[in-house]
Amino acid sequence: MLLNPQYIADHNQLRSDSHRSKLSYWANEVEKAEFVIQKLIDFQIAIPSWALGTGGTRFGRFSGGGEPRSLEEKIDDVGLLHALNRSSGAISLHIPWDIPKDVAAIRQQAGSHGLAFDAVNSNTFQDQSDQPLSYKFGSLQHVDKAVRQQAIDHNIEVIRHGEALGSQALTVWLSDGSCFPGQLNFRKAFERTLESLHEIYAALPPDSDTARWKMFVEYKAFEPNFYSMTVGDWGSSFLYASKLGPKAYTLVDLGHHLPNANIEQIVAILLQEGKLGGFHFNDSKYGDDDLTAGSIKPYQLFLIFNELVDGMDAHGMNHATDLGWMIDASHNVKDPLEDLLQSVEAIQIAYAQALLVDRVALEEAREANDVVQAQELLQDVFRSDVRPLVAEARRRAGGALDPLALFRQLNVRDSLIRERGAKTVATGL
Ligand code: AFD
Ligand code: MN
Ligand code: MN
Repeated sequence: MLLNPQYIADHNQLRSDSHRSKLSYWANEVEKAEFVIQKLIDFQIAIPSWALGTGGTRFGRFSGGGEPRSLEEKIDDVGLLHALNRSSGAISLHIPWDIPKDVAAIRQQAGSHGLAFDAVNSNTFQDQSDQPLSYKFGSLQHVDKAVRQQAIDHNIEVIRHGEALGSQALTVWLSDGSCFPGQLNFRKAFERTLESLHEIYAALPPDSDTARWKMFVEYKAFEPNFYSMTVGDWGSSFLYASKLGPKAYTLVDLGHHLPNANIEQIVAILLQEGKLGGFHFNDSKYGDDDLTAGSIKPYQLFLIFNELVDGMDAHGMNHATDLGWMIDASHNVKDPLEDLLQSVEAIQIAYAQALLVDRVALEEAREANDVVQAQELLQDVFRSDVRPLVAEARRRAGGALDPLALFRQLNVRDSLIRERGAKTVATGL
């Protein structure tokens, strides 16, 4: 579904006075307001193709209707999000769910929405119907070299699909591990996985004027294996990435830690070591819940961005382009597109707040062991309402002041159900 730009213009016109009055505090009082707006305009958050339909759990799945039935429809959905918020300018594909039939046509379609192709994702956590060997006991770690080779070949095929589309990163998330003590030789599993990853790494395209490929090694503490995960924490991911070479990085998915992990500290250290590759944003109460970013622990999201901004600036990095920014979510009870609009906004809010932290004063407070003042400096920013800045960035980029309200006003979901049907199932999980 294509959005008529006039709808956005009318929507913004109607809200113009109220927006201006909320923005005036920032424009008049805060020196950095203009800087923050510009940074927000540049900042894009990729949408994963698998988050556009209903996720469900192993107990059930309650489809919301109008889900995208093809890669083309997934691109259209992300195009719609991007038209509304001008901040979702990339899509991340999962192979084999999203293999393009006609690469040129897919590139053309994405381009017409202003979308780029973010990291491509391999899938060795499921068995496909045409697959000769099973991943039941792992893929890159498997005891049988033939299974490992099948998984290596798949990853290389994913890189080739990514190359054809203009993507510049491969994300490897492995479900490999073990469910019971004694099942796996940890040392051998690590060595086999490393050897397999080396073969995939060697197949990354060489650097060129237009592309610098990266490999992201994503970790996860538990599930689907419940005793050990072969890439289970940032330490093991960092080890793999370090041994692989300069193109390999750790990818942090916010839901992949054990409860109460200090993710902001993990991020600070990875950045300091030059090994942080990117993010999968979501939120969780218990584990890999894949809930809307910022919906459970917004302060943590802000503290993570506080470390990101601090670390990226310390290394002279470009906030918008030097790390991979992506949402990784699953929607059980919400409209996926509404949820994704909420997630993008939550991420932008946390980023804007982090940009506003007075870093000179914070360092002074730290050097003076002024704990109270350090805490005040962070909480003062966190408790300020930066939504007018985020809305202004959207407006200037051609988006809607309130994307969610416009999405509802236009009855987008009803149109999608009429167009695609009430019982559609998005390809994927
Ligand atoms: C998993 C991981 C990983 C993977 C995805 C598959 O977060 O990003 O690609 O979900 O749906 O939990
Ligand atoms: Mn993830
Ligand atoms: Mn996950």
